Amino acid sequence: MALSLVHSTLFSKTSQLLIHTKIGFSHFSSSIPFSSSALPSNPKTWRRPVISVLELGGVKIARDDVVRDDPTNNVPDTIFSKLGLQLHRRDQHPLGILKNTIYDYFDTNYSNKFDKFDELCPIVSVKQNFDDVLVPADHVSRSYNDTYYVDSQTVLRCHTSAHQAELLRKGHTHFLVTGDVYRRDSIDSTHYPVFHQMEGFRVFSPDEWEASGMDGTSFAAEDLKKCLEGLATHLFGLLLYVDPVKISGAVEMRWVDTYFPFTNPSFELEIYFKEKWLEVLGCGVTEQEILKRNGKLNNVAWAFGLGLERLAMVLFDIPDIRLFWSDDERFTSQFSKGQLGTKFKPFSRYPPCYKDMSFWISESFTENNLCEVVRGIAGDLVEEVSLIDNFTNKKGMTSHCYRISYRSMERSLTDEEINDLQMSVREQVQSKLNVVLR
Ligand code: FA5
Ligand code: MG
Repeated sequence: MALSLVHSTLFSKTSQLLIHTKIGFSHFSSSIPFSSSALPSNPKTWRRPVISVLELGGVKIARDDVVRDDPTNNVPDTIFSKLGLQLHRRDQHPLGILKNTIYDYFDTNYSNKFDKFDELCPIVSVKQNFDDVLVPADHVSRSYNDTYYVDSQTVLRCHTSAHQAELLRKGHTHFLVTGDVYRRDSIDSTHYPVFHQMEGFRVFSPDEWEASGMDGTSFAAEDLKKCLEGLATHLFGLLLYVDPVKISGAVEMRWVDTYFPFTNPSFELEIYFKEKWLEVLGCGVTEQEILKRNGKLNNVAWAFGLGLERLAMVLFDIPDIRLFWSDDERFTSQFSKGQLGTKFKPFSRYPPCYKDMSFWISESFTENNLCEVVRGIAGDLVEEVSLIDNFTNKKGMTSHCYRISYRSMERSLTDEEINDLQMSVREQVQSKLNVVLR
């Protein structure tokens, strides 16, 4: 939700509807031409052509395997066009620079003990993404409202935790997994439907904690916080104090207790950025059940999942998450390999244009669906979608007023262009979301 920016998390919302139909995802066809019905309705705003076949982790994937017009699939072309771009593997990109710096920290402090994976395929099974990390069957994150489904048993991973179990089973005990992850989410400067996470995982054997006199869980929790505080110091060059958790200097941080289905205890680390607490990572001590199922019966472990964009925004002073996807040379030329923390100089700030839209909602209305419609029409020209008014009348009808902020990061938008976009948004909101415009 744009309204509760800091605490927006995949694992803390209420339940939503699920669709279950069995359709396999076992074979990939070769290049098939686009079907015209799947093309965006307003070709004028469609700037990037969608390629038809890409290769992910050695597997050839055709567009029509991922974007299909059937009820078990909710992947739009805007999302397909991001698959395979792998921003985290570009050494000159802020995300690649940050990833490499974190890798350096682990290599130096743990004598190269952490195995690194940054090319694992983002198309995973429901089992990998949810079941293997103990996400309950009725958990909101499994809903079509929150996750991109390729078919009923296959999703675009919504977190890098999807790879924990398989790597444990393969015998890895110290690993880092970096990759693009996908979520149907709200629209604002710190949320994007595709972003990048780095997962960290460390398994301990009994001799490691027994010598300390602590129980395994307390030992792992303490080690986890020490590791991440050390990482924060490595990235920000500052000291972190626990209780009260506070960083001296430019960046303030704090630990917050939270809940994840796969860790206990669980924590989040927040950084004070642009006058708000920004959540940058989730972590905790791994549930025993996950270790037990994957051949690590007598061990304890910790895990973390950090949002690379959020950290990079703070480190490089990047004000808007959409910038990471920009091909504009005025953005890309500002960063070089190995240069962490170069401050981004905004090349220009073009004026925003606000359009308000009020409608009577139906029971099935969700903000994520609205954002998907807006994103499908306006792409990265939409900066924020926020609920500015909400009331229920005597007849029990609920009205929402949303403000859509349009702003390009690269040029000034014309009135005509914005009016066209807004007109299409109004049309599609009415026809696709089952609401009544006011
Ligand atoms: C998770 O995804 C857990 N898998 C993290 C984890 C791993 C916990 C291992 C424990 C053990 P969460 O949904 O909070 O948690 O996302 C983790 C981070 O991803 C957030 O802290 C935030 O930095 C980033 N993030 C989440 N949603 C978005 C978004 N829409 N855009 C950009 N970054 C996001
Ligand atoms: Mg979270």
